[in-house]
Amino acid sequence: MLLTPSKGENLPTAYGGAIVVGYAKVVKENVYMRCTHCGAVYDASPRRFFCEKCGGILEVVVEPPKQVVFRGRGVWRYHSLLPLNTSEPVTLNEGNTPLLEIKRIAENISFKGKLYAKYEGANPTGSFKDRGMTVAVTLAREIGVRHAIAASTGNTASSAAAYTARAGIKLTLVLPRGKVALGKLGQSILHGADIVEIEGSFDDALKAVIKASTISTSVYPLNSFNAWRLEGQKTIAFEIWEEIGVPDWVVVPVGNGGNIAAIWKGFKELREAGLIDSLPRMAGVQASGAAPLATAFERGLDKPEFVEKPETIATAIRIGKPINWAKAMKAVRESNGVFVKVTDEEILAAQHMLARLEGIGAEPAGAASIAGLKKLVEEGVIERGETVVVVVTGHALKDPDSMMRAPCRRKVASTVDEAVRMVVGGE
Ligand code: AN7
Repeated sequence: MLLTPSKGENLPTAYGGAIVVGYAKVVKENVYMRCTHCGAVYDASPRRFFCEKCGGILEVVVEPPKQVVFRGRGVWRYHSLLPLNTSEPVTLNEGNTPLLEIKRIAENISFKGKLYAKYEGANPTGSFKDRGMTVAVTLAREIGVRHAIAASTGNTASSAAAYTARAGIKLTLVLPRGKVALGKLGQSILHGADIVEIEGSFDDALKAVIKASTISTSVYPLNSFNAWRLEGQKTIAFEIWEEIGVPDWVVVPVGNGGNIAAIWKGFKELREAGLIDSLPRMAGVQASGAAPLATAFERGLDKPEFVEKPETIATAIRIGKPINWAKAMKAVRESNGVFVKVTDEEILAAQHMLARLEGIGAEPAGAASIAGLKKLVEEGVIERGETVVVVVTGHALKDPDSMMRAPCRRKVASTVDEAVRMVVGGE
């Protein structure tokens, strides 16, 4: 079953003339759209998300530009490979995140190759979503959107809240009630989003957003079924390549599957532009209680069986019906990659390892990639001498509750002298 509107429901070109003229200018001429499922091709439109023929999810195709120029830092450094024409993006200087060699973790898991963490928690709102949001919200502003919407497990919410605030666009969020980490909910509130908390899962919230954006053109969706947003996220690949060339593997935590697909797309575009001639293998990591793609991979299925009641401590990836499943499976298949699942215990152990061996604070979903790496190295899928980049997708501050679960020696001193004894005495 596809989580998409049925044929004919999505009528993206039915617009007022002024808006059509607006986006004709903001979208570059070498850009069109294509269905990931059936290959049908469409003119580029900011409101086109699903295939009118088969209901499949669309991707943005940017034909290689005549000249590739990199200028400045962060996402907009790669303007010549992005689909939008804009001199004034809605930006918080996202991207340009640290690529950190993590030697102590490598040693801990007896990995002999080069191991790096791409620390996406260092983005302005603390996750990789900012890379996509700068593109999607810039597009929204250019076509005159006044009201944006998004479903979220939390990070899309915080990022959308910040970027729409900066653009002066109203935002309504649909969140699974009680399942969004405190930092993310706090950010959404702080930046002034309206919030609808649904008694249900993220998948229900996303269904509501798809329905709302299908029946009304007065709301603009910022979720990853909006392929324009994923265009910003492909810059993770560009930054990795500029710093270390093409690694053997890129390991990515997977929820809806948009990010792994975007990173893969980025590497493929570098090859199409003649800048590289090899490609990495993509490894997608899912939490075992929310692992439709990893399960399909294990069983050799070419479609996932959706999980009705996903459960994991990594609430960011507590997703049972990945809307980008086809794109994600294609990324793994084309790259000769893998999907792997990790337990909540393994995720927490990886979070602690990142924090305590490397000083890198990650929320549980962000550390899931490290747990996946460890497993893949142990299983011999990733060889011990290879070059691997692990994408750490979200900051520890996002989820204070998970930080508080880390083991800690913690005592109370009732006097100064007692505190002194405890400090020097090693009590
Ligand atoms: C930290 O915010 O889906 O596979 O609504 O926050 O592209 O979905 C978050 C996803 C990984 C998975 N790591 O990325 C949301 C949301 C973190 C995340 C993912 C998410 P996709």
